[in-house]
Amino acid sequence: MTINPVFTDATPVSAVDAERQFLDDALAGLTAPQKFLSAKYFYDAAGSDLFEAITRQPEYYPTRTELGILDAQGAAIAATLPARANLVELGSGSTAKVRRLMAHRPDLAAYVPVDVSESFLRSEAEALARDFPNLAIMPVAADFTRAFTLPDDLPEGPVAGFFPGSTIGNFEPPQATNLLAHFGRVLGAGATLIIGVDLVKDKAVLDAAYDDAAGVTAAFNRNLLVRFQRELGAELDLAGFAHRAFFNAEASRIEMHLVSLKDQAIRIANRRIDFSKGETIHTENSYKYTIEGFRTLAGEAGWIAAEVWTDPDHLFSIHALRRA
Ligand code: AVJ
Repeated sequence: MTINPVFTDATPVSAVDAERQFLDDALAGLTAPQKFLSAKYFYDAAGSDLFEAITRQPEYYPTRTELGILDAQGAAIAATLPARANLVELGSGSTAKVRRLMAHRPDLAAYVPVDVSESFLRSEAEALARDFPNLAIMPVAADFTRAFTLPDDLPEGPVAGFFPGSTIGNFEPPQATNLLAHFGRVLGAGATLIIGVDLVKDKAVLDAAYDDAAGVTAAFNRNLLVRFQRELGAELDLAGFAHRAFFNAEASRIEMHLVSLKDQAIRIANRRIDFSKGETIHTENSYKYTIEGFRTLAGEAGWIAAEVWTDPDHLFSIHALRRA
């Protein structure tokens, strides 16, 4: 067993603190002129399962397409990693994608998955250790958007980052630039970053991807209301809200909202929140880039855009960036 869990960077958040934070964020967002909630609240256990189900919907092309690019171009993509690299995955999620790089690089010195969920990190790391018995696996429990340090006992050698899934699209473009600059500081001089970025495309394709016929994305969005009820004791009528998702071409982003179907009030922690019919809670932005647009953004964050790979339909892109 080569797992060496390094959970020292975890910001220990008690369940009570986390619930307090959720309540504070919910009240702040629901009392703003345009009601909103951070997309991070989608991912409780039920929401993570729903996201997993979204990735299997026929309309939701990103996951399948990115995996397809990794299958078709994995050798070339993995070839951008320096010899005996320490590969740091930012927000590791499932290991399905990184396995497609590892398959081509038996010389990797270490794999460092960085994720907030310790239990998830542990189970994924164990499964990976069985399949790659010679790889040093050094998980770090941390929020990758915050300051964190790589393990002290990381093997000598170059560092590379892997940030698949177009998670970058959840950040407003200035924050996306900041995040890439932050990755540059964490990974260090000379680092390589392999990043998956969803591309601008036909509005109908985008709209369908975020409003699948089976209603899985709708359930994912509405799970926020369920969390209000269960975790914050909110009194609200679930049937009074509907899922809405659309591509906003001017802003180049998918927007997801929960739309109030009537004039109504909900109660959270003794606060009354009024909704007029048609009023929304803005729950997510998912920015879509052109290849050139993303390369420019990476440049603003201090990265040199090197290679880029895409699928035959140009739905999704994977970029190799380099730090001077
Ligand atoms: C996990 C942020 C990449 O924006 O496509 C999927 C999240 N939201 N369906 C995306 C999501 C609705 C997803 N990311």
